[in-house]
Amino acid sequence: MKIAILSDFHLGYERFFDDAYTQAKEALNKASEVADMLIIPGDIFDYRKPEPEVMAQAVELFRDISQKNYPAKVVEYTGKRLYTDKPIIAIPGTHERRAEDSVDSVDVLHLAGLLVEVNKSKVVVQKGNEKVSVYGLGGIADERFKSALADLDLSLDKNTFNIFMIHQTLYELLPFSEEFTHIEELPEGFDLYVNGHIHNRLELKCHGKEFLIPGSTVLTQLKGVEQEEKGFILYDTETNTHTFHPIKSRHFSLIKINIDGKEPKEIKKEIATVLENKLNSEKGNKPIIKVEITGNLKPGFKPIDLDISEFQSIQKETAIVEVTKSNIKEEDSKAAEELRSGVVENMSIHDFGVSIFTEKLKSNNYSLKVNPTKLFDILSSDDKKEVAVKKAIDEIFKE
Ligand SMILES: [Mn+2]
Repeated sequence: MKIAILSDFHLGYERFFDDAYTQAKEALNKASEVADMLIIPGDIFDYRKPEPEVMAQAVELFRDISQKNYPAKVVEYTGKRLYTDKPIIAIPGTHERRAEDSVDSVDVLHLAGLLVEVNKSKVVVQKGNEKVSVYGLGGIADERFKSALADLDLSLDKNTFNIFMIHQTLYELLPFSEEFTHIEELPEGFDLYVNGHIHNRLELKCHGKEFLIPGSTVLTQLKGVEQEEKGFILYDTETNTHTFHPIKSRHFSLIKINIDGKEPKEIKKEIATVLENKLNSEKGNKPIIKVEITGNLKPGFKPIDLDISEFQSIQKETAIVEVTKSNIKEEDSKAAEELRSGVVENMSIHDFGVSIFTEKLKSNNYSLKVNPTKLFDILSSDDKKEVAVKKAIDEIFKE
């Protein structure tokens, strides 16, 4: 069977409202032309309680594709009740997540018979003699994910092609919190693992099988990885291979400009030039161009001296331009500079620290009885901030 995997439409996403709709439409329509079944791992909507206009968008999208004839049909479902046998399967993502047992917006589409919601349940799709089972678990708080996995009924039928579908951060995707579940902690025995949530396309392995993330169909974060094409993945169970099918989507470019040692005037000229070049190569596309300024301004200048406001608005007709200078390094504090340049080489680090500390206290109208040097020593007496602060408080309120 050919299975289209599409994700993260984010209908209703305010910034690119029309893109969210038209790009989801293109992905769904194209997918329904080439696939036997469609699976959607979450974030159809951008928020929990979509307005009627956004709900209407979803109804239109799914009405159109659910009225097509599919040779594959839903033949089994372990959820509450089935309202369609069309092989369009979805789970809610983190953006649709609501309190346990509340109706979410994907449930509404399920109740309308526009798709089959497979959160904490299983659906079996059959075409001819072939069966594909999809086990789903909607987006859930990271700390609850492991216990939710343990609660799933995963008695697999080895005669069907088994898919595990989630909408979750995993450690291998964002390795900054040990709280995230590792990919190999996902249940074993499936033929394919599918995840949403991550907005760029990723292809990994889980227990030796494919672990696929199609990425979102609309731009959201404007990060470098989102410069790739948007689209969906088509997996073929006969050959166990997959292909990526791009959709028409708004182009996004991230241009980084390093400003080390440059003056605001020069930088503005440079921004104007890169924007002009980019616009010429993207004529008629109305692309999104983000210019990220990084580095240190020429000494003597501050970020505030670099006025980028003119770039945000000039191109409204031909492009969506965003210039950001949040990555400019602030001029190092004079103290650190002095420390580096050796102005204080005859002073111990301790005394230097005390002098900065005292200055700071003075400028904040410090008037407590504990003298600043003593307070400094107490505060630096322990590696643990809480311990040091407690000691300091004890000293201050001793009397
Ligand atoms: Mn998302």
